[in-house]
Amino acid sequence: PFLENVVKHEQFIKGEYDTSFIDQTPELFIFPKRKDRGTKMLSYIGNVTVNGFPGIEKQGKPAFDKPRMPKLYLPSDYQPGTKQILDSQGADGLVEWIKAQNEVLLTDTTFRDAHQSLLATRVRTSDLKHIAEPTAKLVPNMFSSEMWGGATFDVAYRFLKEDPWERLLTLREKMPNVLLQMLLRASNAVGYKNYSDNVIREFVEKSAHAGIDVFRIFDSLNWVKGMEVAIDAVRQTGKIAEAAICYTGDISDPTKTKYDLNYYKNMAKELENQGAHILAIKDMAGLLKPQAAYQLISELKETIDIPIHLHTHDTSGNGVYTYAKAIEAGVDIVDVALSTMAGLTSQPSANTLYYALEGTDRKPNVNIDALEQLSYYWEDVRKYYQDFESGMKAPHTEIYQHEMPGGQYSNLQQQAKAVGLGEKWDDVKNMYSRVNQMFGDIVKVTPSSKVVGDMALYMVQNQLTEEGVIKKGGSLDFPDSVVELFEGYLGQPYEGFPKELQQVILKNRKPITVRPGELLEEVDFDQIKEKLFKELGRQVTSFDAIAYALYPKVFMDYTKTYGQFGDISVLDTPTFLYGMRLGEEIEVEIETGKTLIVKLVSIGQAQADATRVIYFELNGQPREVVIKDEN
Ligand code: 3PY
Ligand code: ZN
Repeated sequence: PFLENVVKHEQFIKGEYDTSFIDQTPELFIFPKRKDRGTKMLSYIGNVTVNGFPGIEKQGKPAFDKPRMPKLYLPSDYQPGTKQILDSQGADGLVEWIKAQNEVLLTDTTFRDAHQSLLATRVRTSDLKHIAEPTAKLVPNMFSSEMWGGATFDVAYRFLKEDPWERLLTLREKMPNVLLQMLLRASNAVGYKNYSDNVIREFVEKSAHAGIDVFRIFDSLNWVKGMEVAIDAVRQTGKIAEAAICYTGDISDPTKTKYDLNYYKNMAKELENQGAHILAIKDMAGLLKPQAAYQLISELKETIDIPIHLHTHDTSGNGVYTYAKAIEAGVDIVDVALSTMAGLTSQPSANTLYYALEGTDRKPNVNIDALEQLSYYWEDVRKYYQDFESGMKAPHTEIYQHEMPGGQYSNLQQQAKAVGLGEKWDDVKNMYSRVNQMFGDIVKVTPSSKVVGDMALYMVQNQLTEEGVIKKGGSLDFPDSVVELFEGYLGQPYEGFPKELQQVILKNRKPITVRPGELLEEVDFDQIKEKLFKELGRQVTSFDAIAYALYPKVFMDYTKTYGQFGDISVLDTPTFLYGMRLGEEIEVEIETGKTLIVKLVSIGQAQADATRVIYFELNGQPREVVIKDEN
């Protein structure tokens, strides 16, 4: 159909398109007989059954209960919510509405930060999709659902082999009444490095178009200059620019003087002047103590006119107390997760906060029974992902020492395991805080937190101390991310880099001090589309082109897997992660109204070339696939 469209297109008929590549690369237009969808899917199931899933210990498929769906009446229509306020009254109208509310408003992070922080971001669209409509219908008066951005974009393609844009479009459809919110790393978009300005603009525009309403924008060094392009791009779309200050240090500790109250007040004012609609305090590590929260929010309320949205992680166990004090001081919105996806490195529990505020005039206007019932669903779904849990079982007050963001904890732990430092996890955490001091006590949040993590792993692996780094620096091959940070490619830290260390790391290279976006070349999206069209032999969307601009290798690997296995996002999560048991039968809805019934009949002996034949029944018909046994 694509070629048909091309051939009929006006510009094609007029000869305005350069189609010489058809003559030069005729092989692209010989389409091999397509393996059908069913066989591709069986190949995936056969593969994961025999070879397992990366990051999951090899084991038989555990028995999981079907997740409990809420047993509450679901109305056929959605009750209008904040989305309708934004759509009818615009960004400024929504801001006025927020200011007029007396009760505290809630953002539910269950769909993004909660699983990024507890389950290494592995929750699949399929598990979000099933509960999205009940969530939007049962809790229609949430301020927003944070469901996109941060690490989810990369992880979707890289590990889940699914398209994050599809997730956004699907959730938008199923949640038409609640604002959808994403986390945007300013000039780093949803990546780990600065991208050119036109990539940021294109990304923001397409994300807004696909359904994002609230963009929480932060810079990983709290460098306001690095946020300008993103804030402006969001404002251009008519959506909400929520500019964040990353909370670092401890304003209640008089010995920690670098990030004091004035630092936060000044930055808040700057962001308001930049055009932020809402100010976020992004306490990504959970360092904001209750009294400090009271003081910070009280003073910020005096300093700026825009609403304040507070985000924390409950790692220390103080999260609800911190929120209670912030709410007393007048904070407008706080981030919470459903109770079974809350606590520890995740956000404080929505359910708990609800009860904590009973009897006060700021109690949130949500249905607690709905929160409880939705929590059951997540209690069951969470079990699928048990191998991605960090193992943390109790509040962890050590966070006040190492200051590691909640979203990083389980990911860095995986990274440490991958390089053989799983046993030295305590050393890595300790080194993390020493590296922070070496770097001049910087803001640590993606991607600057990843640089601190990379350096900590590097130093533990090579048994280096701070003095060792300075002394042996000339002969050390520092991780690329460390070199880039000190070159200025993530922006400028408050009060600059430590000069001696910077020289050691950069050797003879000169750092930049301007905005990296001013030096980076514009990306040509038409060229990307043409290149992808040639390589993939299929229609290329603007979403694909952006994904390629952000993560070329990850995106190409994803398309390769897609070519091999088709759309495996339709599989249920236990099958996706563990394959099938002998004799098991599953149903797979490959599109609305079209279901395949798959039965695993037997697994053949491994041959000399390590292949095995896997015998299935597909809708009652025998099917075989050959897979390679990687064990
Ligand atoms: C992210 O950037 O992914 C974060 O969650 C930072 O806290
Ligand atoms: Zn967070």
